[in-house]
Amino acid sequence: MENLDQMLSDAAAAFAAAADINALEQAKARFLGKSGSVTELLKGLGKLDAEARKSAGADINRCKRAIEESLEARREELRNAQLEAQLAAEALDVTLPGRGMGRGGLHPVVRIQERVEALFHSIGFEVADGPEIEDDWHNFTSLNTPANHPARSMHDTFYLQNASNVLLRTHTSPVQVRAMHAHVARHKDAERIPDLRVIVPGRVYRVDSDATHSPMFHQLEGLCIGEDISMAGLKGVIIDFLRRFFETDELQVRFRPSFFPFTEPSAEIDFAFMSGPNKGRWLEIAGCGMVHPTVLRNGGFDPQRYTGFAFGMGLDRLTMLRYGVNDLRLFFENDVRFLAQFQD
Ligand code: 2U9
Repeated sequence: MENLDQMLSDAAAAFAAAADINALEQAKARFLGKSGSVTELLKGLGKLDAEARKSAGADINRCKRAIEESLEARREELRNAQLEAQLAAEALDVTLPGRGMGRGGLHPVVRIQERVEALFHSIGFEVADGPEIEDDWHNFTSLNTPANHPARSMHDTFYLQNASNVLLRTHTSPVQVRAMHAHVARHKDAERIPDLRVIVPGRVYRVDSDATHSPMFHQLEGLCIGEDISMAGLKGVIIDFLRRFFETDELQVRFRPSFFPFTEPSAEIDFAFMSGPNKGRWLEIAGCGMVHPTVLRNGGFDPQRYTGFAFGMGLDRLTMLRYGVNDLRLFFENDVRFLAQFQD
């Protein structure tokens, strides 16, 4: 009996010392395995006489069951411990706040585009758009660009699949040529074609890439055609636009003679703030001129009767000036930390 009590407490101690299920199975083999100590005792029963065998067998079996219970209890303990460890490792804190969806917003150039559209709309200009893939006639020929003009070369213009007649528009002017045709067609029975006033914002493409040039950039061009359209009107529209866009009357504007194939005469427009940190520094902002008679005719207008003014500016540059951004490439890298600064 003492032997059996000792064996039971030895087994309980061995089971308690087993740190995992594997170690526990090894400890089990020492007592209940084929040559384990309990099994050996049972084997020895055969040597006893019937009476002694009966009582010793009952004692050994009681001890065996107690060892089995102790084993099962330890198994349960180890299983629970393993489950606890797994739950702790995979813990999920459902009380943490979520990351949220984040709120999208308009690109700064688009914001400026919409602002400029609203300003011109308020003085009677419609907003037009058209294809970014153009043909040679709308992009160059109709705009009085000579056959050998460098802008037509593959160094400056993206041609599609070597088809010399299909290209990515290099300015938004072809849309204005299309707007002229549509306007003339709409009023073909009129005594006099009413004034055409249109602005065209949009993406344009040139083979050019550095800190101040991107192969894709945004232009805003304007066109006004009618019987009494003059350079004075052009100056008025531009000066009014700049004052309203920069929200100050404290600016000077100058028109410098220049050359473009589609306008004659032509001018570059510079402006300077009369106060603030950039006071007195002349900044180039746009090009402009009176629409060339050949371009008027190509758009369907009689150049003997109608005149027009046109202007063009870079929307990206306008955005840089308005927000004080000094590198054009920031607009196209799409780093949210940069873009998010322009949201309300
Ligand atoms: C038609 C007739 C005339 C649009 C014009 C400019 C002058 C000009 C540049 C400004 C900066 C291009 O983005 S930029 O590099 N544009 O200087 N654009 S006149 O003249 C037109 C357009 C359409 C039918």
